[in-house]
Amino acid sequence: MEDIQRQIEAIEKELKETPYHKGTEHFFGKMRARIAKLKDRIAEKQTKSSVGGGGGFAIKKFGDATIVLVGFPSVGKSTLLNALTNAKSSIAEYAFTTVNVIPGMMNYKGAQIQALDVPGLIEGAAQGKGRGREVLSVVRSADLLLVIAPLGKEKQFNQINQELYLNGVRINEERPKVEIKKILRGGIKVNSTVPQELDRETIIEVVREFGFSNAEVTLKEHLTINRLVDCLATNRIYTQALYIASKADVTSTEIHLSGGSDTTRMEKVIQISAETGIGLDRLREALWDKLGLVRVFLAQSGQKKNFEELIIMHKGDKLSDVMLKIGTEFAGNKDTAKIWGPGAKFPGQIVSLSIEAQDKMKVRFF
Ligand SMILES: Nc1nc2c(ncn2[C@@H]2O[C@H](COP(=O)(O)OP(=O)(O)OP(=O)(O)O)[C@@H](O)[C@H]2O)c(=O)[nH]1
Ligand SMILES: [Mg+2]
Repeated sequence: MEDIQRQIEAIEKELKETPYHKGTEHFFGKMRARIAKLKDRIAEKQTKSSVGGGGGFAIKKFGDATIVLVGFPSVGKSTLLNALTNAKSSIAEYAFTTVNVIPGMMNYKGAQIQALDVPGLIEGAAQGKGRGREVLSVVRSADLLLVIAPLGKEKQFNQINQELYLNGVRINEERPKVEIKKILRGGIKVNSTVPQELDRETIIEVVREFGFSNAEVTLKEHLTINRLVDCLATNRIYTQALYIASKADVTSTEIHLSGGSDTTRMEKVIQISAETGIGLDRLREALWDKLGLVRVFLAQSGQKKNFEELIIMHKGDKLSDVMLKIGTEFAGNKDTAKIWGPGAKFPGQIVSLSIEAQDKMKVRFF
């Protein structure tokens, strides 16, 4: 593993010393691809070695969604976990108070949301500093990240983003719109539905570096080298994040809102104090929205309109998905539903199971 790390560093050094221009673009493409492949190998080794072990880092996902609290040491992650959930994670002034993954459960609007508190990240975490690698592996299992920095130290957001980025985590970013199809012969063919700045040669080099000799590549967005490498590397994760400024009780807000341009790419920062409770309601609401959870109230057959059973679904799920979640025993031969509330044109509308569930929709299958 150290050997691979050394290879990565050697390539990175070479790239730093090479000026980037049209003539070296394909070299950059090839080298970035090589780095990504080496990192994939490290990730692969880690998953293999963490089975059965992981020093308290092997955590089962549980509930309707999993959120992970990340940030530098002492920013208030554990204090926030304790404020949001039933957990009692240790809190102290010194760094690295938390040394394991501490899970907590938050019940919100009837959903069970698992929250995981992890040790503080530090710069170099992606290369394994501190308990970086272990923390980053937990981060990768999250449905949503809460990235935390004390109010006034929002620069940390960018540092954390950088560590996550180096570990293959892409935040609030869409998957590249690229299709790669293996073909039997003919080399590597590149088609694009939009104009590209990257040279065809660069694209081919990158694709070839990942082991393709014959392939049809279709690009459906304006690509950078990094995005091209992303769609070929295996350990990329696309995840959502909320940015949270903690300890808002101790700092006055005006000083920091001038902020600098670094934070503009990030969405709105939510200010909280886990100690006084400032902003926690807004945070719960924001994480509910970002997770895209949807409540469906169900009437059991036989009952009239007693919508007591709550099923938590995701935006975009159809009524047929709701039925799958309830289980085959219930599903039987039901293929139609009556709906009330959001999504219904009128109370008791009869619909097919291909329509999407809406938050607070009431449903009776028959
Ligand atoms: N004033 C104020 N202090 C806070 C708040 N939240 C946490 N703290 C303090 O900040 C210190 C660190 O809090 P922790 O919750 O242990 O921080 P952590 O991020 O879990 O730290 P590590 O586990 O070491 O990474 C403690 O002294 C807390 O009392 C807050 O909202 N307001
Ligand atoms: Mg802690």
